[in-house]
Amino acid sequence: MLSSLRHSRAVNDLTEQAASALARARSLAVLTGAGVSKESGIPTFREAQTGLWVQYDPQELATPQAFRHNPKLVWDWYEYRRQLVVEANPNSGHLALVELEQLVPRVVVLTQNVDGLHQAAGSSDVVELHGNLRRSKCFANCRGDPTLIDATALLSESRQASPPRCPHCGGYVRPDVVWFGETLPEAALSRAYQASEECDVMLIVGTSGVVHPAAALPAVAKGAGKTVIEVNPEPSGITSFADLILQGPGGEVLPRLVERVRQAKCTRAVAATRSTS
Ligand code: BJW
Repeated sequence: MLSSLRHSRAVNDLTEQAASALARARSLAVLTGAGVSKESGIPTFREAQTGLWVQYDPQELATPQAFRHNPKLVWDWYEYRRQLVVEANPNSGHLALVELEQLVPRVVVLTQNVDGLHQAAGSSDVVELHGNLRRSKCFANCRGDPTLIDATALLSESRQASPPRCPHCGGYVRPDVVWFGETLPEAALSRAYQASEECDVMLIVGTSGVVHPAAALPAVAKGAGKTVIEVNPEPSGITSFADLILQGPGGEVLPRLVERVRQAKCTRAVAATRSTS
């Protein structure tokens, strides 16, 4: 009883400290990973796969070598995941991040997710580091990088073709995501480094912090003297150097945090009015 009381007091203290840092911030960089979409019903990247896909290791499917070796297998895996994503809605964690835009002057969301749920929630500045599985491109990028292709139109024309063929060169079409061993889109990566160096606070939600170069961004922010706040139910590659750790699911922690930021902003505004009158 006493220990659970102490625990909830500690959680409240950490939330207050995080809220106070966010209330003072002029610029916020939010780095997200698969965990932020978990409460939308989308499994995280590394958790056990379900159904037909239970026997496959996602790390081995998300590579150009796997696609070259078995294009149908990899395409069908992405079709399965695309279906999950188009049926999903943003959750209270995504929505809380949108609300932060009313409380902090500059907010950029640097996401490793390929599901488009931050944009669907209404976040106005989203940098996609690993692409988006709702888009497709030519595997050979025959007309420049990326050669985007409307695969939905191709699929309905050719029915079961899996994967469909590029209408320009006849090669395979693939999802417009970044696989292991591929470079991240240059503009997105340079924006992410800049935001990590220039923000006042970096808020990291739902990433295991093991996939580079995204996993290096929190260390860039920390090295530049910024406050690093992590939201995750489990320890990650970032936990050991985060300034504040809010342990729990994003869909619960983020709305509570945003509410406290709102209160902290009000308190600051009242104090400022009193000191000038
Ligand atoms: C919750 C929750 C709730 C649960 N609320 N949270 C430096 C060192 C070592 C290796 C490398 C390095 N530099 C490059 C590499 C190689 C490689 C790499 O990092 N390998 C590591 C595995 C070691 N990186 C690359 O190849 C990258 N390219 C590159 O660097 O190019 C230059 C280069 C090329 C060649 C040689 C050298 C350099 C490309 C990386 C591309 C990653 N792509 C993927 C697939 C995208 C498409 C798809 O989705 O299929 O991106 S891999 C996968 O991992 C996906 C994710 O975006 C990414 C990160 O995963 P994430 O989001 O962290 O998910 P999980 O599942 O790992 O974690 C979920 C978390 O949520 C957990 O912590 C839970 O606790 C938490 N959680 N419920 C909040 N409710």
